[in-house]
Amino acid sequence: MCDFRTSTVYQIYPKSFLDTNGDGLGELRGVTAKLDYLKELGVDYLWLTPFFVSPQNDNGYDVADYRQIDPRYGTMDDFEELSREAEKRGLGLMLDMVFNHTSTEHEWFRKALAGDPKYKDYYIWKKGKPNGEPPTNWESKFGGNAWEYVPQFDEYYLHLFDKTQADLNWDNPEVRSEVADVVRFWMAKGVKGFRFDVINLISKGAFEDDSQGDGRRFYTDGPRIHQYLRELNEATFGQDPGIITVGEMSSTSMENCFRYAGAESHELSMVFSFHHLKVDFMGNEKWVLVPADFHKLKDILFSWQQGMAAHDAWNAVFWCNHDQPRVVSRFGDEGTYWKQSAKMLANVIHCLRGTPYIYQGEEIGMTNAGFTDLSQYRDVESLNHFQILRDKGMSAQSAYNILNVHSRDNARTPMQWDASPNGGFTAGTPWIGVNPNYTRINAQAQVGDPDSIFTHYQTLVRLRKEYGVIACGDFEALDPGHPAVLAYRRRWQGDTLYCISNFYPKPCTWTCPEALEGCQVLLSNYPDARASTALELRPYESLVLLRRS
Ligand code: TEU
Repeated sequence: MCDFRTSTVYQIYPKSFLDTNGDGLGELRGVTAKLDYLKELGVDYLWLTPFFVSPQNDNGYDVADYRQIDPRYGTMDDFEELSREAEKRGLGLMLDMVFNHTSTEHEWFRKALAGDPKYKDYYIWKKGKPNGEPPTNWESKFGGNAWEYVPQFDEYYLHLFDKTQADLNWDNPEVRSEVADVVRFWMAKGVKGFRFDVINLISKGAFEDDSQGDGRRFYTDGPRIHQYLRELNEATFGQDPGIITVGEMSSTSMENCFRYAGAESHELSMVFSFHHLKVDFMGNEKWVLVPADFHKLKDILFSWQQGMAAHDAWNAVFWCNHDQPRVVSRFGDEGTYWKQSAKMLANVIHCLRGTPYIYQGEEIGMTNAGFTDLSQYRDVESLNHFQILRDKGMSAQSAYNILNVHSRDNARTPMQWDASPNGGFTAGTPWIGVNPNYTRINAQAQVGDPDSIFTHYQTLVRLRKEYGVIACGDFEALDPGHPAVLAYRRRWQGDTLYCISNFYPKPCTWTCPEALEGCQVLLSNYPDARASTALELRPYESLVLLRRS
């Protein structure tokens, strides 16, 4: 059985994890200090978001030096200590590599700006249109046009994200070889995994105006993407079967993911896709308020489960990361059914076919930030889009309401360790506000409590290791048209697992198309849950049932 099928990955946003030196920012030493907590949870890999030298305009996704630790996060000695201590506990480090773009403070970009032709060709430059407009009408994901004018060249460079994040020119073989060198550098330091940021955007196609959208169809899953990934695989991590990789795939197609993460493709171990997290968008438009479409959510989750299984390709499965609002606030309930809904949402993800990812704080049911003023926000995307909404004439209050639901800062408030000031995150002033509910929602209150959300996650992580059916089983949706229940079946070597969840606060009835009498309740969010074919499900009730042959 392959390792990553039985494994669970835990994502750490170091800036918000634990501050040990009182400067208000978390750092690598903070991660080292909490390894025993992570070991207790039972996870296998720790994905750390970027801690490389960076001006931090996008919190480290704007890398200025891929081989150095940003002093704000510590030193190379700190990294090596973390790596040693993690290894002692059987935890593998997964690094976050941002290769679609570099910071404009990267040496390569500085040399490019100074006119060095070698480095200029590391980036993507185009002339403007004769009418003085930028080369194309593509939009930056963080708002505004995706091209920035540089007067000394009378040319524009491409930035799909912030203007301080210049897109690399992967069609230049020297860029590909530099990137491979960086991966080998970190492999030599013993890392056990890589997450590749927006990796499906690296191969740009035609540079044309997009009359139908924001330009993404010209650079998403682009013409040479599979070639570049296979090359990188062969030159670096593909040489070490102990390394796992995950690609962040922005607006991707399932057909491409069959190849990105196919068992025989020699590209990546698995992929993140985001379609299931756009069910509360309007198309691709995130900065609106629309209720989550439950049927769409099921359709997307189920079709990806079936499609990827049918093509022997592997998914990363998740609700949360540092770009997403907190799932209990998004699809669950922050109030009366906080605990039940957080556990239900955990069951839905952790019983799927794929490698589950837990984002820091998810395992204790952390909620959205609840910010009410612009001064509380830090994220470049949120700040830019607030201004864009205001420029369109929206009232400040309406714009706040949207940020409140969709801002990435919802996920970035400090980890709530205990009920002491600032949730035990820092003795100083935190770089972003701590959610005041830390007095109630914190790790200390949950570790060791058999009924806590933490213990529930711990159980799910363990069950994946104990039951081949969770790690390796097939996938079948059950009664997908039901208005309130999300249910599926997994089968493997004579075992059958059912995961049945009421997604809503209202009780409902659900009849399984297969007889459930005699199944064992492996896990539930109600202490007295029982298996039966006709179920009366209580608010957010979720059952994981097992039948052994
Ligand atoms: O995010 C990629 C991405 O396109 C979105 O998730 C983005 O964060 C935004 O929400 C679109 O609305 C990755 C990283 O995860 C993110 O933190 C970085 O800001 C981004 O790439 C650029 O490196």
